[in-house]
Amino acid sequence: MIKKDIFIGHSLVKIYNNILYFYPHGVNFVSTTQKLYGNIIEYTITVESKETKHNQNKQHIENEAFKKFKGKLLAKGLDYDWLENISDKIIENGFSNDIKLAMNYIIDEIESEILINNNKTNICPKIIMMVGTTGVGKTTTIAKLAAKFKTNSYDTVDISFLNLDHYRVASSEQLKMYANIAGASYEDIYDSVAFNSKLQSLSENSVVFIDTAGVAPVDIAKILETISYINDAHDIKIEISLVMPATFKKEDLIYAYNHFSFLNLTSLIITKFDETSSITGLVDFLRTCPAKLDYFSIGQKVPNDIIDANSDYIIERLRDEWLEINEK
Ligand SMILES: Nc1nc2c(ncn2[C@@H]2O[C@H](COP(=O)(O)OP(=O)(O)OP(=O)(O)O)[C@@H](O)[C@H]2O)c(=O)[nH]1
Ligand SMILES: [Mg+2]
Repeated sequence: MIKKDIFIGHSLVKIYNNILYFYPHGVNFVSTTQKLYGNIIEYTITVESKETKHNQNKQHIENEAFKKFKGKLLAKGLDYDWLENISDKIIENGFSNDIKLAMNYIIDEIESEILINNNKTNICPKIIMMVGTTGVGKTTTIAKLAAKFKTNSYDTVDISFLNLDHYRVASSEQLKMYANIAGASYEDIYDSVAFNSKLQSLSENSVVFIDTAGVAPVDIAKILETISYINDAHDIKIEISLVMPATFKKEDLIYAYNHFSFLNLTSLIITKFDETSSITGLVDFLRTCPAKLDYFSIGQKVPNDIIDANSDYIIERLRDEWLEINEK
């Protein structure tokens, strides 16, 4: 006898996994409807069990429009093998007849693969070092986060900025200015002895932001200098955040990440979201990146243009971008 069943939920991937759990031998998809509650989509999927144990006569029909859409996603930077794998499930479920459903399925899958740090602690003392290539927004992000820590902490925190960047002309002036605005103390640090003794003398309620020189991935000497500072302070916990802009191509993101990953990165901060209309390549990189996302910088304004990293922001941007490319 054919049994009908209804699955309801917000994530197509989770619903699909549930269906697989209850019907490991496969189902026929009878209907799929979606309702929008604010920003949240609720799917209702009706399935019927297969009469045969094995799904031998399954017909995989790849809709032409879906094929075209997939081509556009590949051109934007999604990984071919990954997308093919997901497409098989989309086609099998009959979602390929409805581009929006297919799109939401892919986005759900991406959401489940991206790592976000949702448990930020304000436990002091806290030491955060920003590293990254040149001009990505390290110094500006420090200024924004300092203000955020000040506003969010009920107890008075003692914020200081340490500057290890002595390569770029005016790097001190820029950070000093932000220190003044944020009510933070400022110090130029020239060697690892001074660095170590500074960190050893921190008070209980200290939050320290360490600014470093922008390093081109090929500039090994500067990277080694940063490492020597970290190694010499081995008994002190330093959180290391790699700052990368959303404007980078996927290849640049991978290139930069690979050159900095041996610093034992604590998190990623993505900047300049406001400067790009396409985040598909970035998202494809984030999907496979083992470091957790901490913050998104969404503009030049200090201190306001920074938000906690969150998947809703990425999903909304991705949905807008993909709806647009689908219509082109
Ligand atoms: N549009 C936009 N601009 C940003 C963002 N974050 C930083 N910037 C700008 O990017 C430029 C470089 O920012 P910095 O903070 O100096 O970058 P940096 O990584 O410290 O640069 P170096 O120290 O030279 O390596 C500045 O003009 C910032 O205002 C952002 O989220 N959006
Ligand atoms: Mg800087």
